[in-house]
Amino acid sequence: MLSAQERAHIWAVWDLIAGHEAQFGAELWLRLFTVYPSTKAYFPKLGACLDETQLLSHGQRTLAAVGVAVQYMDNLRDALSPLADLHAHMLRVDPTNFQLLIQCFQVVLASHLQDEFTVEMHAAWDKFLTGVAVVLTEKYR
Ligand code: ZNH
Repeated sequence: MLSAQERAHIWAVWDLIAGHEAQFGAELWLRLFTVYPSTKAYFPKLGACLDETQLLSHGQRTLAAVGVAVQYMDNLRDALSPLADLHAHMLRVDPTNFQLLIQCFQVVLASHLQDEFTVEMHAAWDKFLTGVAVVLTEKYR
């Protein structure tokens, strides 16, 4: 459960991300592929050539889903159900990769937002994104 304070931190950061979804999202995936090259295996096309347009488009789609999660943070399971089906049944992404993605997400946020991204925001986003990852991976079991 997220506290009122944590919710406020999540919304505050989302407001700072707004308008930069594609950019932040593209950086997120580029960082993941660079720091953890094994993750590229899931993206035969995207991972191999790191085409800017495709990174931006996948980044945009990913951050749009995060935006939906922010909006429905009290009901992630229902809101993300189709996406959970996709990851569990079609893509079969190993759940460990979600932690790596979350780590990279935090670095992207910190590098852009700098001092605006407080330790409390970092902690709230960690909890929130972990909740998203739990929902996206629970249909594996
Ligand atoms: Zn994922 C896809 C989200 C994680 C891999 N994704 C996707 C999409 C989205 C997402 C929105 C699109 C869908 C459609 O189109 O329908 N993801 C997401 C999120 C997360 C994730 C939110 C967290 C948080 N993923 C992930 C990981 C991985 C992945 C970790 C690995 C590494 N995805 C993926 C893939 C895909 C996706 C492979 C497909 C792509 C294409 O296009 O094909």
